[in-house]
Amino acid sequence: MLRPQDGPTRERKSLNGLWAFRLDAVGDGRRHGWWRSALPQARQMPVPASYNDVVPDQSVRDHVGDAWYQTGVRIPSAWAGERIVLRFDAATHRAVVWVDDVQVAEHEGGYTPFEADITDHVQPGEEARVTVVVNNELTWSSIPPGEIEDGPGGRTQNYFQDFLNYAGLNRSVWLCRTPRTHITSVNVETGLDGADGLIHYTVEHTGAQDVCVVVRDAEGHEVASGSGAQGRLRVGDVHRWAPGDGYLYRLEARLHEAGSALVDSYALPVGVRTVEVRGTRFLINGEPFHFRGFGKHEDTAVRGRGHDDVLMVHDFELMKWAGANSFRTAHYPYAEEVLDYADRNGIVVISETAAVGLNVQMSTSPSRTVTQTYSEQAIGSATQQTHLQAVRELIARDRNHPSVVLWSIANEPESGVPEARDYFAPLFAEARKLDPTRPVGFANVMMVSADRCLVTELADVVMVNRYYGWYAFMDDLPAAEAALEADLRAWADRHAKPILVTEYGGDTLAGLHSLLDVPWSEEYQSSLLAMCHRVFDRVDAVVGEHIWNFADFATRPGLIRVDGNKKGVFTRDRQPKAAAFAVRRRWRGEA
Ligand code: BDP
Repeated sequence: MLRPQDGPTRERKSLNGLWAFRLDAVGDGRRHGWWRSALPQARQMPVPASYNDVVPDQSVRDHVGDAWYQTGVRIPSAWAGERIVLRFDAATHRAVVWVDDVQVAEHEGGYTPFEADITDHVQPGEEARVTVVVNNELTWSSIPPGEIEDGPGGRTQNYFQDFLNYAGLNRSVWLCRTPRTHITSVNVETGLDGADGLIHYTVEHTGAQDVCVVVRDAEGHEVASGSGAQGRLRVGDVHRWAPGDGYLYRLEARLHEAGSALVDSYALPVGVRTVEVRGTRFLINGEPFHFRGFGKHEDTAVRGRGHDDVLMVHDFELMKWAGANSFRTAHYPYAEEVLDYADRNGIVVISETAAVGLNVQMSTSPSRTVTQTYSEQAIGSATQQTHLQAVRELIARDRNHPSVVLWSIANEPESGVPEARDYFAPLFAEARKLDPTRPVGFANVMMVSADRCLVTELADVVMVNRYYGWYAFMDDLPAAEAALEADLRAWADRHAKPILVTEYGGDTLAGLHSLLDVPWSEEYQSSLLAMCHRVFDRVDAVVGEHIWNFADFATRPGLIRVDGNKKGVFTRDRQPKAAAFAVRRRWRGEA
């Protein structure tokens, strides 16, 4: 599936804006066919946005079930004879789409795109009604998983992840046209041969036509070309994509009729770089790379997880200010605009599936019914199928982004039981089959130590989330320091692999100060991070430090969550806590 773009043969039209909207906790809409006419008793809701915080109403924030969206779109009359596609960049967590009375799409998974060919269901020049039902329920067969409980006050959603279950149309919706005979995918893998760059490309298309490809540099000069649906191009004296240098070429794939007329064209930004794990080093372009940055969330006030370019650019500016060179898309695939921006800015990305909370030991719900993570009653074959599909969709979507250097296929699953290995082995195998060029890993939870984890063996890198000084040895940083060092050394001894500390940190209430080591104070956060940094500098295999979190973010209410998770180095409205300045000094090498 190709992303919508404007080009010589393609056009896209944004359907973002205000849509009719209605919550439907009891499923009336599916029973009564709400797609067949104007949505009854609708209010307006902005797209893209999570709906949860737009309305000051607890039942909207905590809604469990269906949410209906509807809009009208006039199909441009100039699109007659073309293929017309409706595309959703995301619908969280699943959706069914109708155009007028016809169901055109159904999709599971809240953070990857889907589309429908609606050519046969619309008339150029006429208006079409687009209705979407988005469902936010998390179950044992969804990724992420969850459980719905029937209580006296109605259905409530329990889940094992530490972030609010924001839902809705969080990303853009597009109406597009392409030629009927068209390119269906363009993929690249890049390599280096001395000073030259190599681009292996594959173009898929409908119809029997001729393919040619042209690569241009950032100034628009042609630097390589080829023909055929796949091939290898050589770019002499290549300008490599590298951390801090987001240099992009532009590969244009062209589909021609046997004679010469252009049938379709698709342009793909390409960064030429290599990624490799060698021993305990993580190499980009053959050079050791040390990850400095954050675990993030797509999370802001009012919008929830709704994508917003203003906030995206601001977050990148703050990361640069802090001296970060990378981040992890915790705990789900981010909007594609974010990856584009990372590509252009030379920021390195660990791209993660939405498989968070595959661990019932982490549940804080008192009414938890399941005690074993891996079983057919909990994380079983149905979950695994959904998870496999999530891996496939993530890799299909993100594989052409040079910024993405590592796949994270889960966050903190229960990994110390034999069933975990059986569950994860096919997922690692699938990721490697689909993309042999990138390492694969998962973030290991603190309570599963190096000698107990049965899944890291399958991974190319050790990724560990470690909260010494917070969930363990809070208020005793010297003990925390010794324990963190012993823990990391145990990983280094057991696996000859690079170690990335994918989470570390502690909750901090902006404005709370203390001369002593008082948890929640700004000073304690700075001391805790400094303690971790001392340890990282002593353990040679550590090649990455991602602070949890870039900014404070929304969670469900909880005894340890005061208006959300406060582990941000920035507040939720992106003001620095004291630690931001300390981290900046370390990462920018300033005394
Ligand atoms: C880890 C999770 C992360 C949480 C964090 C925390 O990976 O999602 O937000 O702990 O407790 O377990 O702050």
